[in-house]
Amino acid sequence: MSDLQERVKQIAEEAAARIDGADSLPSLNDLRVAVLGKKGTLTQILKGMKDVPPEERPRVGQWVNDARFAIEERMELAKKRLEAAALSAQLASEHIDVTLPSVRQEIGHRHPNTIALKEVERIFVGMGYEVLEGPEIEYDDYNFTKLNIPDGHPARDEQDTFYITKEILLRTQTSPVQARVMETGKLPIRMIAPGRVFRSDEVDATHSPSFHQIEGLVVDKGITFADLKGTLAVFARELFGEETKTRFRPHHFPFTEPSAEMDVSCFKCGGKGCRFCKGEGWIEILGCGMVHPHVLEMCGIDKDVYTGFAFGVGLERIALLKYEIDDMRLLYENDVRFLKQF
Ligand code: 2NL
Repeated sequence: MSDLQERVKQIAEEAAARIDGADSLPSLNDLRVAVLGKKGTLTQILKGMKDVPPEERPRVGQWVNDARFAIEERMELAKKRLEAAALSAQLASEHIDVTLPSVRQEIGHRHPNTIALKEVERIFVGMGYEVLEGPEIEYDDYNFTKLNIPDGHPARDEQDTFYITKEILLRTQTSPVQARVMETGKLPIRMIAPGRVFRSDEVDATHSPSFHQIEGLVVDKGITFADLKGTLAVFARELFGEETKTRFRPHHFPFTEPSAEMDVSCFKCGGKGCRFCKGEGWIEILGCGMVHPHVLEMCGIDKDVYTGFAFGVGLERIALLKYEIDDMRLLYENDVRFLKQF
């Protein structure tokens, strides 16, 4: 074996050993430069070719090429090995422990108004009523005139009502929804109309310029005040408990005649009188009455054939009572720590 062949063999063996021992991709690359680069040990052999006799040169070239091929192949394998190792090291350092407890998602809570509304809807749907909604922006005609509140009536005062134009306003009650339903002429009617209403009130513990109402309306042949009392007594018992008693006090509303306010026996003390009912034993709950014949007429219903009863109840009032909340403003702050309690 010639010196040159011995030298090539030595370079190849040394390179192979260093490739096998390489512990990173950069050190493997340094090795490539040191052996195969422009000034690399193997390249130097080719550069020394001028000192080799011409007839020997093909054989020397062959040795160098074979060595170069073997080194490159071994480097390729080493590169794959080091890349795989780098990847598994990265995976190990970045792995996610799926058994760790997660960050808890705040999913919120139903608003007391919503809970109370669903309860009222459940009660009336159970008695065969429909739940119907209408626009919050209304014509004064539907909000007032058709409900027997004529021009000049104090309820129309700009002090109490948000007007948009002379004829368009934010509804002050949900009765316009019922006036619209009566106008369709489809009878009989058994419906409740829940929704947001607006009045120009200052905010305090019991007032807000925007609140919610649920109104009810029944129109059919032969409806009497007895139907009103029986229906609302069932409603009160369902909402406040089986023991709840009801009483009706005469009142006045423009859209009903006769009209009444309904009280329920205090569900805290059972009627004996306590702090909750301010010693009264009774709590005022809603306004009601027989639909005024003039209202039936203005909504296109024959007052000589049909009669009806109607009622209106404040949703916030029910929520405050039922969940013993003493300030209405708490219902509008939407602090989840408060809402979660109901
Ligand atoms: C109250 C009183 C009431 C009505 C609302 C009504 C609706 C039509 C016809 C007749 Cl379309 N009446 N609604 C009747 C009596 C009382 O609400 O104090 N609400 C909080």
